[in-house]
Amino acid sequence: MSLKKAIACIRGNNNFLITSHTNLEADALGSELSFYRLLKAIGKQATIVNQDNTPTEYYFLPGINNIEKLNRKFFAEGESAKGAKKNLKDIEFDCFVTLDCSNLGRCGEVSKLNTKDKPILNIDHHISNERFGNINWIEPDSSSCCQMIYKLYKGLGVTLNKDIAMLLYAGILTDTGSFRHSNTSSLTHKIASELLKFNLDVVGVYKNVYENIAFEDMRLLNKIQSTVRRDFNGKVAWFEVKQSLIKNKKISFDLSEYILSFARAIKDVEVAVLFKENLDQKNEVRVNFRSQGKVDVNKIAQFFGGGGHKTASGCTIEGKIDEVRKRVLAKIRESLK
Ligand SMILES: [Mn+2]
Repeated sequence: MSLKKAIACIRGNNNFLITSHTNLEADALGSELSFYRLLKAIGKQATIVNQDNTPTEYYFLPGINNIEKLNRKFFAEGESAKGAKKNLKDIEFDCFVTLDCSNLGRCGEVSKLNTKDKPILNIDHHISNERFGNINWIEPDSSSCCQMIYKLYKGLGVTLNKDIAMLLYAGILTDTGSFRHSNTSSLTHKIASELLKFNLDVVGVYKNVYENIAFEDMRLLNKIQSTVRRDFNGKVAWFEVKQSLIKNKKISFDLSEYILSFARAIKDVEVAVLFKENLDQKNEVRVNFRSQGKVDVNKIAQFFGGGGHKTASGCTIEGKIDEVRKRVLAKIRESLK
């Protein structure tokens, strides 16, 4: 079983580099921070490095300052803040850990830190995972990567505490869409029940993640919502976010998550799609999908070089937004037949 292999890999190495995907969210951050604490608890060394900045709504997560950002200098472990800063390029580790990443490209430029080709431990719950690691522990039935980290705690016999419970709960909460997506199982609730015994502030977590939208952002969200269109007898609802609308705006929430939940709530909608012009790459469109279950949106995203889960997935497509939209909608139409 791959869980056993993952445990053997953790026991057999001493210094770990931990990373996750770009566009950080609670499952990525919760997994990284809880995995980091797990390693510390058994006397290992670890550094978390992400390509992207941590979105402000997750600053409440315990230990969030333990995350290093790529291209920034950092203080080597054990050195005081007065010590010399090290360049991340020179970071030493003997195992490269990816969490919640379906392929190596998802962790962005961080993969380039593995210059010495150290073994990769790939822990993920995406069905589209490309098994790029030396050890691949993939559980597509798991609600979240955090649910898998919970299993590591049990497997290694490390006791949970309130901070760890909070990290795991945040990841499980958001990846299950607050325990309402099809990935919510009896085990998910059983784990959540154990985590809640630590007296977690569930209202606070929810407020931090979902009810923390700046007023200006809410108005922007309303503007985007008004772009909703329907196709194929109302079975597909889609939105467009053009660069001009979000340029120079600091958005305080996970835009796609909000828009797509809204779209999925529309009567008769089977598939919800969000097309977003990429802010950095002029000729690229990020496409996110949600499905009610009949249409496998992982397959659609994979067709365009992306992936994810059966009911939630994404891909990045080169081209103008109008042309990309036509291609994607044509592909969805095939799946509706
Ligand atoms: Mn996840």
